[in-house]
Amino acid sequence: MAIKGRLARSILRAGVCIVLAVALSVSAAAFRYDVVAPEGNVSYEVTINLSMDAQSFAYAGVQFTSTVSDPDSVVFVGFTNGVSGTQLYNTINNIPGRNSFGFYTSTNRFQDAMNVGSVKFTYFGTAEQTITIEMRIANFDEEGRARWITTEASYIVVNLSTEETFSQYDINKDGDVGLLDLALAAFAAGTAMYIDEDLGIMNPLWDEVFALDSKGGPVTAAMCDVNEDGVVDMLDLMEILRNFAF
Ligand SMILES: [Ca+2]
Ligand SMILES: [Ca+2]
Repeated sequence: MAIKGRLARSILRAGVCIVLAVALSVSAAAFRYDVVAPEGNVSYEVTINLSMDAQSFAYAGVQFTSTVSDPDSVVFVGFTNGVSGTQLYNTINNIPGRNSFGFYTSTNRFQDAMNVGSVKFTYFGTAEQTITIEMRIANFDEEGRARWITTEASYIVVNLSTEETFSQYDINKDGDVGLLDLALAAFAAGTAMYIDEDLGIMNPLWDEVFALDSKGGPVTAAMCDVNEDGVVDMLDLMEILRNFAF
């Protein structure tokens, strides 16, 4: 009976914790966006595009903070934008896995819809990753003091695009650097970019597709020239061999 009582109490406590967690996440929901990036045996480049839709809302600046599920895996690359009339700041107050970035408007007052820019991350897909984007909007009060103001989820649009990226040595794009890549480079060995470098006559075989990679994409001699010296030869095979990775 006593065990049952303890069990009931701990279930009750667990229940309270769950309710509390839900309440917290709901109260923060207007400012937080979770984007989930996939797992897979390849490297990924994740781009999160941020747009503002604040037609009816004046503001002076916006601060975003990104937090990643696994700071050891997910690397913050940077924040870029092309918004005119704004001043960017990038990666302030950073701690591992948490980066702040955003922009100020040069007039201290801005009211419009616009593409804010994009934030980039990379990771190797051993596990699914979650990237949380938080947003704060600032304006100035009558005395010119900066202050954070209430923001609405609808003021921002978050779009995610994920792209697989491959090591240059992974010629068949299967996530490993191994014998298959070596075999492809060996097949292309002897092919040079120019038939006659002095006359500038390019070798049509250089960009000719001679095989398909594991994604159905083209494999050319140019792609096998991993040291980029204009010819596929033993040096490329050795470099692929040195970069064997499974
Ligand atoms: Ca490969
Ligand atoms: Ca080469």
